[in-house]
Amino acid sequence: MTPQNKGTDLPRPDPSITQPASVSRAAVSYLDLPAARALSADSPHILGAVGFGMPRPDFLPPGCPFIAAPLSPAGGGAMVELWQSSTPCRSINFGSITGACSDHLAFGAITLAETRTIHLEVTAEAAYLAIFDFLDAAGFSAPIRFWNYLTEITQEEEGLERYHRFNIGRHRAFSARLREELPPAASGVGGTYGSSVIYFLAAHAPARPVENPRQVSAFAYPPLYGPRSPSFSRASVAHLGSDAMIFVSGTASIVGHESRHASDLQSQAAETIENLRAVIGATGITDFDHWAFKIYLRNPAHRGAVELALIRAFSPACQRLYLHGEICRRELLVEIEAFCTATPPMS
Ligand code: 3EB
Repeated sequence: MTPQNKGTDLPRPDPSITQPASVSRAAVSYLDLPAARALSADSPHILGAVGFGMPRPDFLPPGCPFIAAPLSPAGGGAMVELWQSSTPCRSINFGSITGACSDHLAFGAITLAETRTIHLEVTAEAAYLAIFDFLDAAGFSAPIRFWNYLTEITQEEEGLERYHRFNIGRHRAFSARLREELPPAASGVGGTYGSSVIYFLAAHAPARPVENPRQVSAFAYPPLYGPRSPSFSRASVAHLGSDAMIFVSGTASIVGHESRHASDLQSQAAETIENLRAVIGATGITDFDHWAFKIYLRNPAHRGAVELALIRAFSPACQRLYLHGEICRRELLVEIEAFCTATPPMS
C-alpha cells in the first residue's frame, strides 16, 4: 500500500517451477476437545491453535501458540481451530505476538490491549504495527490471511461505531507497513465475550488477491460504511510450488456494496453462497480439495437452516464450524469464510 512499493515490483512465485515435495502447506482442522487432544500429540507440526468457547487447554504443548477467540460454537461447548504444517514448526514470540513458523508459513496471534480510555482505532493500529514488527523479526514479509474478532463490534464509541474505528486503525498500519498494494483476505466479526483478538498467517511471497465480480471491493466501499473502508481482499491465493492455498474472506449477503435481504435468513444464506461461488470462480482454480467453512451466526438458532443450504451447495464432506458472532453490519445475520488447498492430481 506504500506508493514506492507496488505489488508489481514484488517477486511472484512462478507456477511453472515445480518445487520439491518438502514445501510446507497448512491444513486446518476444526476439532472438539478429545480430537484436539489427540492431534496435539503431533506438536512439531502445529502452527497455531485458536480456541472457541475455551481457554488454553492443558494438553497443548507449551511451545504451541494459542489464542482464545471471543466467540463460542453455535451449539455451545468448545472447539479448536488447529493449523498444522506439513513440515516442522518452531515457536516465535515477539513483542505481544505469540506465534510459530515452518520454513514457508508463519502463524501469529495477539489479544488487543483495550482500555476504556483508548479508542479502538488506536488499539487496532498498535496491534497491526506489532504484527508487522513480528513479521519483520520472523522474516516473513507477506501476510496472506487475517482474522479480526472484535468485541461489541457495532457499538458506538463516542459517536463512531467500533468497527469503523477499527478500520481507521488498520488502514493506518497497512498504509505505513503493508508491502503489497492490496490487502490480503480477512474476516471481521464481533465477539460476544472476552477480549478482541487478531490472528493471521503469513508467507515469504505475497498471496494473489482475488475480488468478487458481484461485489464492490471492500477497500473501495463508499464512505457510507465508515470514514475508512475495510482493508481486505475477497480472497487470497497463496501459491506454494504446484499447490495452492485458497483463503476466502468472510462473505455475507452484500451485492455491490449494499446489504441484501435484511432480516431474511434464507435469502441471506442463498446470497452468501452465491457470493462464495462467485469469488471461488474468480480464483480461476477448479481442482479443489474439500473446503473448510466457518459460519458466523448472529443467532445460533439459525444453524440448521444455514447447514442445509451449505451442504446442498457444497459437498457434505466439507468441514463446518458454526460460531455465534455479530456480523459487522447490524442487518446481516450470517457471514461465511472458506479455506481449501488445491493439489493438482499427480501425473
Ligand atoms: C463485508 O463484506 C462483510 O473488516 O476484515 C467481511 C470480511 C467483513 C472481512 C474485515 C469484514 C471484514 O464487508 C464484513
